[in-house]
Amino acid sequence: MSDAKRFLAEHNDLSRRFFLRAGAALAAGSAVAADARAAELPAELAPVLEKLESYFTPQGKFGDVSRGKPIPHALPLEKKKEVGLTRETWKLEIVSDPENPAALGKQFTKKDNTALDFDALLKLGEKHAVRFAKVMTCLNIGCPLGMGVWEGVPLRTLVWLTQPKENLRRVHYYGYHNDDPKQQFRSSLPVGRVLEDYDDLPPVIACYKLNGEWLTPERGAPVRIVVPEHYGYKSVKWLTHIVLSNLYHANDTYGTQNNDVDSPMKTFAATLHVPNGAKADAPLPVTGYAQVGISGLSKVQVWVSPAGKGWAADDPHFTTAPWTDATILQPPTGGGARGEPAGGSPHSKWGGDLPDGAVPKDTAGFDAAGRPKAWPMRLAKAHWAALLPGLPAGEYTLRCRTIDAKGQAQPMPRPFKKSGRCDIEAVKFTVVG
Ligand SMILES: Nc1nc2c(c(=O)[nH]1)N[C@H]1C(S)=C(S)[C@@H](COP(=O)(O)O)O[C@H]1N2
Ligand SMILES: [Mo]
Repeated sequence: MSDAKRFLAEHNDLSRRFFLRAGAALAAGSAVAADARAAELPAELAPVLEKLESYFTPQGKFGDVSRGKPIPHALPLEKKKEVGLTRETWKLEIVSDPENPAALGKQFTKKDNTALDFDALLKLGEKHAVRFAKVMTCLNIGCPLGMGVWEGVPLRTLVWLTQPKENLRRVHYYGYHNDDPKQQFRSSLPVGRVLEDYDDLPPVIACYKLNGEWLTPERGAPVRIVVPEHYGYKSVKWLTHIVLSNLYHANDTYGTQNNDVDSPMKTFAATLHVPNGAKADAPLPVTGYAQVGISGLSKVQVWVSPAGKGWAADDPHFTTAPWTDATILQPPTGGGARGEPAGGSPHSKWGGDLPDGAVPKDTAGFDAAGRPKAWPMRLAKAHWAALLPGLPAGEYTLRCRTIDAKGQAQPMPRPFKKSGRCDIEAVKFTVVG
């Protein structure tokens, strides 16, 4: 057995025994019981769990992917009013594609003074509004931009207003970009996805609220599209036009940038706390998050190896490495929500500046008490933690990966970068003597 192999075998065995010991400690009552998300974890993890990011992201803390010169959200208020980027002045045109016309009974245009305004959208919302939790992730960026509860009117409600008859195969849409065709950011969906929610997904929406508040200009105010299962580029901000078309394929802006525009969100894991600078032979606390794509999440796993040691060339995805299971944290209890007493720990709260700290009523996937019906939730985030056994001083590489609900280990089943990132993350850390 080579040194590296022996190390790994021993470390794997040590991990297994260590987890057993942690389990025994729990039985003896030394777990961090105050925190529901951490209820079954060894006490050594408490300090890093306290520093974990909030579950939902406040609007202002989202990562921003906004194109335009100037960026539309940065226009002065007077200009925003003039071009319809305020709730009072917003207008939405819903038209047939002149080049590939769909047969519509009605169109909504500024010229005819029939374009939809914000009040009309809210009026439709009184009857049709939906809410769902979704992580916003850019197809081109490795880590999510933010996690939120998105609210709006199903896009199909707007499509049906036009009384479509035939030759409607695709719904295209774009937002305000300084009236400059070169700056336009557009996306599209097959009409079937707009009219029907495959596999119990929430509907595609014309969204005006995030985390219970009006969308901010940065997040796409007054109205953006949000597509539950897709990467961020399908969720066009500052929405101004919906174009109903008989074109049978996508013409998304991202398609012209070599992206796979038919690839829904993938499942993957990444670290948040890495024990860099830990003391030799002391247990190593690790935390992270998983993005739960359409294929769900069954496990998060971690693996530590000495830095610089290679791995079998015929196993590029480390499928035979000695991975050990991390613990997927339970959802926040929502302490403080609807009159319940606030839990003592920050992790009892949902975060994201939700009004009253509660998940909005009738959010898809949540019960009447505002708790998730299933966990982990698809299209959302889940946090995880692990306590690894201490190591001798040295340099190490920590890797983490997900196993999806179908048993497929990351980066499968769709490992291609331009279909959405899901490489197995590798972070270096040092243990000091
Ligand atoms: N009008 C418009 N909408 C847009 C974009 C844009 O540049 N212009 N960027 C898109 C991309 S590529 C992503 S990843 C998401 C990011 O959403 P966020 O900025 O709210 O985090 O917005 C999408 N919507
Ligand atoms: Mo993006």
